[in-house]
Amino acid sequence: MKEILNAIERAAIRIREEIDTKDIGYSQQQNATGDTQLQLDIKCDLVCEEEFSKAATINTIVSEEQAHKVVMNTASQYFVAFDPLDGSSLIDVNLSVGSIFGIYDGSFDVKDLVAACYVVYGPRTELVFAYEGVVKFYLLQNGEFEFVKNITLDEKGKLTAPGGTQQNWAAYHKEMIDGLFQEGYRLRYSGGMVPDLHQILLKGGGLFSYPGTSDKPDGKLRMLYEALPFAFIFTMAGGDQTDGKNDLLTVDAKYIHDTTPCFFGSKYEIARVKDVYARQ
Ligand code: AHM
Ligand code: MG
Repeated sequence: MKEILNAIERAAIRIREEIDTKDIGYSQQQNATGDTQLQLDIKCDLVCEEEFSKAATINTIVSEEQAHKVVMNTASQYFVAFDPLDGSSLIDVNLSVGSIFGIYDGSFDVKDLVAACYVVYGPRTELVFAYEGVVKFYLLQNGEFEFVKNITLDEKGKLTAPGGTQQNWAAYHKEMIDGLFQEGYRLRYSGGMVPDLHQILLKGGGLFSYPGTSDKPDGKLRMLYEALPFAFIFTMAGGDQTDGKNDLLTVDAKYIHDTTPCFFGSKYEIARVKDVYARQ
């Protein structure tokens, strides 16, 4: 596990450098989900693959930016799914972006998810790693990651980050979000799940939602390398998560780029989501 964390740290340092200094234009290529890739998406994917190929304990990788799995060492233990540059459409407006990693032991089945990590490239570079507790580090000028604190969520938060096109929300979903605003919750939504979830985690709690909508019944966010790593992190930090009907950590993806509706937050808000969705 240490070897994988070190590979993520090396990749994060290189990705930070790419973001700070390199070309941000579009490529001519699309990824497996049909998004037109930025040159940066492709570069950051190569960086991750290169760093993971140096980790002998990695068996197979899956990247948002590649259509197929890449097998590295068939005898090795860990399977790593990642989004090398999540929120990359925010690069041209200079908002925070991130990388997300799910680390699985033995297969990409959700029961084998044993650790999760994300990196936020904001004014500072911060790395959150969930394995035996959820721990935050930040990148020092000398290239080392320094421990900052353990992260735990409060029972109830004050923020909400409601994703998806509102026009296409179900009426009960809109009513639930409106209800939170009526209770005094404040809006925080940048369009990057890494900084949006990072804010909720570090400010004690709240609700991030990306529901199924009439145009996208299975939501937008991908299971293996977006929704499940955050489900793991929020659960370990003392919060909760759901896809509306089930615990996200009990449902397997059928295809490596499958998406799911997802909700992450403190216990209070997730109990509300489960209650509202159970009645539909
Ligand atoms: P990406 O992987 O193509 O960058 O898309 C994922 C991002 C998430 O970071 C974010 O929560 C979501 O897309 C925002 O979507 P929307 O623009 O529909 O609010
Ligand atoms: Mg993404």
